[in-house]
Amino acid sequence: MEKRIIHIDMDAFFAQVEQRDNPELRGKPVIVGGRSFNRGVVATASYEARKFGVHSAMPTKTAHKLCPDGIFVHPRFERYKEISAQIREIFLSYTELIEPLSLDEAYLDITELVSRETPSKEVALSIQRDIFDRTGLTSSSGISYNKYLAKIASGMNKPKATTVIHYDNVLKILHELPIGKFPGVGKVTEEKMLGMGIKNGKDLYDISRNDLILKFGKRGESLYNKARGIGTNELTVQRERKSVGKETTFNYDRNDDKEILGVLEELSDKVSVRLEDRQLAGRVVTVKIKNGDFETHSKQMMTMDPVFKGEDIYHYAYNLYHEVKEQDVPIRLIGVTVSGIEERLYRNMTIYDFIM
Ligand code: TTP
Ligand code: MG
Repeated sequence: MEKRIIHIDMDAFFAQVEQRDNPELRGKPVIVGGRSFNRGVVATASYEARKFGVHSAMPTKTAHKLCPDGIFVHPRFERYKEISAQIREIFLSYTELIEPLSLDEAYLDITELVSRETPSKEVALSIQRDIFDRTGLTSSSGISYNKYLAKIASGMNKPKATTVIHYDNVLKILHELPIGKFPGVGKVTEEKMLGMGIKNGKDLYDISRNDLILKFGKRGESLYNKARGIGTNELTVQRERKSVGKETTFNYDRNDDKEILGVLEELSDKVSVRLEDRQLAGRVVTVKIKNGDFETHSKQMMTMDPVFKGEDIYHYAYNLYHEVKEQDVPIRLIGVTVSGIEERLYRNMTIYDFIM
């Protein structure tokens, strides 16, 4: 059975909220982010500011240069979180099949809501109308038969758009799509692709499955499929994640701090990757060790800010390790866990970027 998946993404989310809450900012180039001239980073910019070339993750300094008359605003995460919860309530009034990706975007499986009288576009428009009525904010949506195509569609005609990708137009759209716009193709992969002369979906389409696997390993297969409109339509429906942890059992008992810390660092990175995948962060880090005689010890610690980066997790884990490890008692197992999980409010920046 063919599914109908919607991807909904708020337009210039943080900036729109600021403009909604403060009428003086409406119609103006608003730049939300760290205001520190030297270390700040742009979280997002209103569409008025984007005309000057300002975009997310750009240093505040550059944004000042491009848009000297821009209004620089400090982010108010609690407010965005509140509004995100209101939006999620609206989603829930349609379906429980929701997969949130971040504060301002989610997949919804609306297969059951679609009928001859109510095509999927009507459902999407109705959700977007409800969001606007409740929050005063505009959004864009994409509709398709799988997740990644819905996501591509929602980004195609932003802002305030509703876009459908179906079997008749999918290949044309994918062929013309710049390679960097394929979900899952990040900056690094994009560079690599461009280096290989792959500029768009058509170039990707023309490469054999074997060549892609040769060049990109396991991901080659997924890229091959993505060039052809093939992808999953199964939502990962929000399950409450209480913690994310990784542990290793050694094949012999170990006592060398340097060696064990090396493993702990790797485990911290692995936990980080899992948190990254789900856009999560946590406020508690725990280190557990098991002695050669199977005694288990653990210690945990609240972090200053929610952590998700490998180096930050390791920073806490390193200190905890030194508290929990007894001298000259070899250990058999070590593990690190991040709990006190919450959704990440911001990407690619730390809270420190906002302080000044
Ligand atoms: P996005 O949906 O990527 O961007 P956006 O909603 O601002 O704009 P668009 O109309 O293109 O969807 O991200 C949602 C919010 O997440 C954004 O308003 C601010 C925050 N964010 C960051 O903090 N850092 C980032 O690098 C990005 C991309 C977003
Ligand atoms: Mg958005």
